[in-house]
Amino acid sequence: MSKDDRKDFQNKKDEQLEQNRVDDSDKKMTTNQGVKVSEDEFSLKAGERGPTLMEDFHFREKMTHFDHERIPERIVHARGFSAHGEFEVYESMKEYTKAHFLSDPSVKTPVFVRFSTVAGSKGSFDTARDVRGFATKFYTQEGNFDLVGNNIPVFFIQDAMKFPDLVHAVKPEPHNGMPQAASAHDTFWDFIANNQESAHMIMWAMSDRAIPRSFRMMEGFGVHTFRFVNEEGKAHFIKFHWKPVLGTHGLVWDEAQKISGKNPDFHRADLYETIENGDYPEYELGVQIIAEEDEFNYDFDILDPTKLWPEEEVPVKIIGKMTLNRNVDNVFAENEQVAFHPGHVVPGIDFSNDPLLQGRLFSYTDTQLSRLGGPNFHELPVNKPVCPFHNNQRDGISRHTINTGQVSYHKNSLADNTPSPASEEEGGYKHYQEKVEGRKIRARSESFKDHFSQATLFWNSMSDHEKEHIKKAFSFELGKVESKSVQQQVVDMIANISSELASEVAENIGVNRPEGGGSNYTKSSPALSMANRTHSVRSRKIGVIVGDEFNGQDLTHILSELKAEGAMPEIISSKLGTLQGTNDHELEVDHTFLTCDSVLFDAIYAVGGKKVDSAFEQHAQQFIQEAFIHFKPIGATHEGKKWIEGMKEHDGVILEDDANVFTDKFLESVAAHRHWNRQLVHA
Ligand code: HDE
Repeated sequence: MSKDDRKDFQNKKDEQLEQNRVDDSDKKMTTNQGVKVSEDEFSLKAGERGPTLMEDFHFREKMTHFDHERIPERIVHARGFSAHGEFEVYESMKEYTKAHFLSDPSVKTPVFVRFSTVAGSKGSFDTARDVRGFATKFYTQEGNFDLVGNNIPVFFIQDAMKFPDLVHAVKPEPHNGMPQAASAHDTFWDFIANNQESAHMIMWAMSDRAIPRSFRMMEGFGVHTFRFVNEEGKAHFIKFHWKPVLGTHGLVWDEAQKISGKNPDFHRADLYETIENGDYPEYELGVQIIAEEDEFNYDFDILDPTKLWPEEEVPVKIIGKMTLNRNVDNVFAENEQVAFHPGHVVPGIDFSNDPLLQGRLFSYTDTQLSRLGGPNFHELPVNKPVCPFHNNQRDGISRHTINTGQVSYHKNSLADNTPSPASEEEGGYKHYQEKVEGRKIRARSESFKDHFSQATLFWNSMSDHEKEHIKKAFSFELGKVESKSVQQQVVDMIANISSELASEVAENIGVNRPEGGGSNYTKSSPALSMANRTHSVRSRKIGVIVGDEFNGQDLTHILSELKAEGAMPEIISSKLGTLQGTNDHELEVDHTFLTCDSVLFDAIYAVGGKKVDSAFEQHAQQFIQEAFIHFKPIGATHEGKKWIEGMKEHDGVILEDDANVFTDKFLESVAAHRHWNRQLVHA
């Protein structure tokens, strides 16, 4: 492909979407049949106070369309948000895969990503404790490749057969429809205790991974083992990883719950706003690679989706980068109608026999049939491949394509036997010729039966504060469970992972401490701890509390320094409008104490002003106190210092007069994300 052709291809997805975009502004209103409408407020009536007439085609059309505006929400992952972007590979991966988009570093592949929670309904809140979906559609020159992953590298179950059971257990209980978007209820924990293959995953779900700070600060995982296949037909087992450039960071549980009320759209707003600001989220793509001949060299089965491949044993090779650089134009058309499928692969990428993956290969098209109404969903602009596609499939509900010609079957002579299958050399997909033999059985492989070693690996790898959070998460979730028996069963189960964890949880929820228990598994994997990840101030939201007669010169300087480092200071005061500072400095207020909340910021900077009253002071102190118990960076200069006098000995609290010294220390404190060393009972 020439350079020009490549450029052409890159722009194609945009062009395709552009053809479907309609700007209704400045236009005359019409019906869907194109007839101009003269009036759009009143239905046609027989007399001013008379009944509405059937012949009012405009009213009927408008109402009928409205009556059918909703489609079924996704069975799982109903609440999500998306963005467009591009992907480029750093170096050719030809040695391992013939996938074109992974072989040519000069190719930019258009992508569409949808992030989601799993359990909640479409209208639920963003910061629920839950697994996050991280689904990417690559519109490659050889067809669409969908990497339909999660932000946790393992899964609850080992066989797709159990997925409906898992989902029934976690969704609101059927007799009363509660709770929404929460796993803290009896049926979920009953499922966990009685399906102990979930032990590893539940440790992740009780960790800070399940309450991410931002979609931009989450890792992504393909979860299953896939295969890369090269030109020579040689295959390697691989696992996919997304590594966020900003590092992996979580919220505090108390904070996450409060955000659910203060801003249920917290994560989508964060993604949307940063893209609008041009601060594009970036993720590096990594792969772990295991040679086919090494399949059995590990103390876990590489086909088991409840197991990860420790990065220290199988390093993650970073092979490319994805940048999300454009928001959706229309949430329904794109975010709701996008249809992902782990079976959408391109030549060079193939499946493994992971029984969870195999079942998913059936489920995803099937679900679109009821969600999107028929088999033509691939024609929707967000789903349509950028490369051409031709076959003899025809008709079906809402068919857009007008296939011309007489012939719609294979083989034929009337159209010279076209469209014709492509040979492997011509790019035809050829399944990897794995040798398979065996008896038909419904069973689990013996090699899938160790449910606790990697759960303990995860526990062993956590820092002290991460362990604390896991203990509290179990105590919260099980504390909400009503059945004593279920509580006891779960505690007995987690005793196989760690007796310290089980004992503390038992104590907190008032059930018997398990006798004995504990694990002999001593391995750890430092890569699993979020404490060991990148830290940065980029795009961190800093709530700056300012009143009238603030120190104009210093604040102007400090704000510009914070912005220069990529932080996002926002001004909070008692009312909207313009604040007057010394030396004729003015500042526009972004939020009032009423319209925002401490939990919506990464850090609080207290400046104050000479002219603030006691109500202002009380609000400011409340904001600071809340930030303090959530371990957040806190800074103060000028009049703001008196509000944090009592906490100045604690980590991450910066009290400083000199503007330059303050800025340096505060930026360092913000980059740290949270200061877990504060000895607090709360959170
Ligand atoms: Fe899914 N999953 N899933 N899943 N999944 C769906 O497809 C399913 C699993 C994942 O943003 C559904 O279009 C089965 C693992 C994501 O549109 C459905 C099994 C992983 C999304 C479905 C699994 C995922 C879905 C619902 C067990 C991580 C959202 C709507 C075998 C690797 C995609 C839809 C989006 C969505 C089935 C397990 C990720 C019903 C049967 C493991 C990110 O088809």
